[in-house]
This record gives sequence, C-alpha cells and structure tokens, in this order.
Amino acid sequence: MKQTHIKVFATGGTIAGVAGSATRKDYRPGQIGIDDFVSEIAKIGLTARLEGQQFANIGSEDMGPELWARLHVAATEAMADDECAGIIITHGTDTAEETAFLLDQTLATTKPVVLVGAMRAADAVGSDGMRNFANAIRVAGDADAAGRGVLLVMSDRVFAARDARKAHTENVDAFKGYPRGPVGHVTPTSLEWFGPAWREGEAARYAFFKDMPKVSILYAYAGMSPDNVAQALGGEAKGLVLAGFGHGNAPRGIRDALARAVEQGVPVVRASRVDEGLVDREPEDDTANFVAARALNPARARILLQLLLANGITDPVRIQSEFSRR
Ligand code: DAS
Repeated sequence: MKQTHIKVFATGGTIAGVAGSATRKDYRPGQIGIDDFVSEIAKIGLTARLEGQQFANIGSEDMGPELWARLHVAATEAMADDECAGIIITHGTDTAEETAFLLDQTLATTKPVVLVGAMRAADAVGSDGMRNFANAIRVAGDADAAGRGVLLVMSDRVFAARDARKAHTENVDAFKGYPRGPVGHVTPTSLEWFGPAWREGEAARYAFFKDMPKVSILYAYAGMSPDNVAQALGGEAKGLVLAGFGHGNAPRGIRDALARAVEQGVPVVRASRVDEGLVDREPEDDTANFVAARALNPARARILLQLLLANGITDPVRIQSEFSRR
C-alpha cells in the first residue's frame, strides 16, 4: 500500500524542547532536530511517510516575517506537489495562533496544513509532544481535513486557525476556540470531525507579503491617557488595534484620539482584552468609522489588519466586511 506523504516543517518550540531532567522546570525550546523527531515517531508504527525539513529551532517568541515568508513559500510549493498529501508545521505554542492565522488567510485550502506544538518538553514527565505529533499526522493525512483552513492540533483537539488562541500558560490543555470550540477530536488511532468542511476549494484570501505595514496594539487600562494613543501610533503605524475593556471599550479621551487617527487615515479596529466574546459594531463605530473585531482577539486582529492594508484594503467599511467573514 502506498504510504501517505506528509511534509513536516520544523520551527522549534517546546515540542522540540529538552530540560535534561524529567523533573526540571526550566527547559530549552528548540533542541531536538526534525530527523530525530521523525525517527522517534516511526517507532510507534504510524504508516505515513514523513519528510522533515528544519526551518528553524527557536522559541516561538522569536517567530516573525522572515520565517513566515519561508514557510509560506514552502507550503505553497507543497500544495502544488501531487505527491504531498498534507503539511505539518511544528511550532512553539506562544505565537502558534498568529502563524496559523496568517497562513490560514494566505494559503489555498486544498490540502491540510496543521500546526502542532506541546506544553511539556520532550523529556518531561507526561510529555505531550509525541502524542500531539502523532495526532497531527492523522489530521494532515486525512483528505477531509482540507477545506477547513489551517488547523491547530493540541491535546486531542483540532481547532480552526480563525478560532484558536492560547488560553493557559502551563496546562497541556492550553488552547481554546471561539466562536467555535474544537472542530474535531483526534487521537493517534481515530479522527472525528464535528461537521463538514466550510472552505472547500477556496483560494488564498489575501496575497502574502513579507513586509507588511506596521500595526500597533493599544492595551486599555483604567486611568490611561490620550498620550498612549500618540505613543502607539509613533514609529509610522499604519493601523491600530485597540485591546479594549469588555466590548472593545476605552475611556472617552482615548476614543476621541482614536477617532482623530481614523480621520487622518489610520484604520482603528476595536478588539477586547477580555478572553472570550464578540466585539460587535456599536452606533459610535458609524460616526467614528471604527471597525469591530468580531471574534478575533487583538493578536489575530492585528494580523488581519496588516494583511488587509498590505493588500490595498484601507476603507473602514471594506475592512469591516473582511473582519466579519468566517
Ligand atoms: N517555548 C514557548 C514557545 O516556543 C512555549 C511553547 O512552545 O509551548 O512558544
């Protein structure tokens, strides 16, 4: 029987991390090379043919445009390769949601693209890396995984990149999805989807650019002053995402300063510093031309605003309709 061919792009993170002792709390991310990883997983008898490529071996706090550009090129090539059934990207969990969402919006949905990480180093007691990786192989090798955008596999769950965010600093069960929870359940021996694919046959939504316009995030706090807006806009920011209170709220003076920024051609997206819930349009959005982030948290709202600006989409009405897509 012909084995499913899956390309594995390794970038590092805790999934490739070691502590040197099973009981040591501190560990170094990005220590294990992809070849060692692939030969280790071969021992558990999965039938896929894995082709590993080491892109980096970093903690994902250092992830950014250089590496995103290389991953995008490689994923685009793998999509065009008839031999390749799916792609896995091993990644640190800290910024996995940003990489997943950026690729989700800039790759076609014709083949599964799966990000996977771990919360415990490879030599920690109860390490989750190998199980998550085995689960990712099952998802990336499943034709039904295509048409769901980029996926993120952690703790036996499959999340859509549009929904997924890291919601715990330490737990193995670190990711949550909103507004959808997990879109599937996976183990090394089973995979169940909670509904049909929703992006079947879709082309890339936006062109990928390595150099995207600067977009700042302004984190709201009680007692903040309009100076904070000027600071956030300094350094040539072309757009701003408000990580607001509750429903994307901010003190009156801040809202006025943000409205002036919009008048000067800097789009402003209202997101929330609260972990979960929609930020929907309010009457003031119509007068001030703000955009509501809907279900995207500030980190992913920032990526989307960068992509829109890079693709020449600057009108707040048009930006709003892109934020309102699923
Ligand atoms: N070491 C951090 C990172 O690379 C955490 C992790 O991987 O879980 O994102």
